[in-house]
Parts: sequence; structure tokens; C-alpha cells
Amino acid sequence: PTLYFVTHNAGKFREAQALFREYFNLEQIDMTYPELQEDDLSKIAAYGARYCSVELDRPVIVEDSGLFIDALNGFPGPYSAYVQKTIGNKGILKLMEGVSARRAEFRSVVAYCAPGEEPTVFTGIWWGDLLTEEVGTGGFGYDPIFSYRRFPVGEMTVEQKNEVSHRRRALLEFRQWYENKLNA
Ligand code: ITT
Ligand code: NA
Repeated sequence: PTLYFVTHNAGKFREAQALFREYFNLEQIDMTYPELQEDDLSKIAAYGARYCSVELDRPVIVEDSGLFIDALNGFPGPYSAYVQKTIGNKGILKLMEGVSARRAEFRSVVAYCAPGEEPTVFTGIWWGDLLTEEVGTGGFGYDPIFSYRRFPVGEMTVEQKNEVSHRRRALLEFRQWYENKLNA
């Protein structure tokens, strides 16, 4: 069967496709859906999945994610997409200039919904540290300023990132649940 991932973000889709390849076919639908002005990524994703499943009349997943920086009290968090588009990685590095506490986490919430059903959500967290400059040309978004166990994520391949990331954790939980559902 084919599953549809509604996202504008080619980087997210690439990672999901690599994790699902041997399990089921994943197709991207590049469609805009309303994103609740909310602090809770789970609510944003669940609402989006329900909206898209009804609008498209088929089962879908959506994913809402963000970077939460300890020293900035969790900023940009739910505003990660907006902040990436406006001040970008250079703006984040500027806010973090001279700050020695550099712990940050990525969060991913994947929401699945079929028409007429309630959405189900799966979450993943990935702890790391903010770098002091952009490193590497891999990945997308905040990857060039994030490192995991001293390994710059901008230098990871999709496969390497998929062994450890927030998105991996959420998507694998979903994959297991979805396989059970298909076999039920
Ligand atoms: P959608 O169409 O799926 O919503 P988006 O890019 O707008 O795509 P979000 O609303 O979930 O995605 O915003 C998440 C932001 O955090 C966005 O700027 C991403 O680039 C960034 N981000 C999320 N996961 C990331 C990752 O694994 N590495 C780097 N940046 C990431
Ligand atoms: Na978005």
C-alpha cells in the first residue's frame, strides 16, 4: 500500500522515505494545511493530520518538529519554521554568542490519521549541542549548527542521521504501529 506524507519539506520526506523503503511505499504531498498557533507540537500535528485526511480523503501522516534550546528557554520551539525562514542559523548563532550552555534538543511529532478516525501521534527527541558556526552541507534546516556526540549533523549522511535522530524515533514507532494495523 501507499502512504501519503503531507509536507513541504523535502529533507523530512527524504529521511522518512529511507526509513520506510522496505516496508511500504511513501509519497509526498506538498500541500498547505492550517497550523494551530500552539505550544504543543502534538496538538499541531494531530490537527494537521485530521485536516489533511479529510481534505484528501485518504490516510496521511504529517510531522511537526522543532529545535528547543535550553539557554533560550526552549526557543525557537514551535516557532522553528518561522525562525529558520527569518533569522536563520546565523541569527540563532548570534543569539547564542558567548553562551557556554549549548544543550538543545530536536523534537519530532508524527501524526497519522485516516478519514473519519481519530489521529494517533508518535514522538521522538534528540539531544545534542549547538555549534558555534555552521558546519557541513548535509541535512536541512538547523542541521549545520547541531552536533550529536561531537559529530556535526551537517556532515552526516541521511543514513547516519536516520540511526539516531528525533525523526527516526518517531517514525519507527509509527512504522511498527502501522504494520500491526495493516496486518490486523
Ligand atoms: P512542513 O511542511 O512539514 O510543516 P516545515 O519545514 O514547515 O515543513 P515544521 O513546521 O515542522 O516543518 O518546522 C520545523 C522547523 O524545524 C523547520 O524549519 C525545519 O527545517 C526545522 N527542523 C525540523 N527537523 C529538523 C531536522 O531534523 N534538522 C534540522 N532542522 C529541522
Ligand atoms: Na510547517
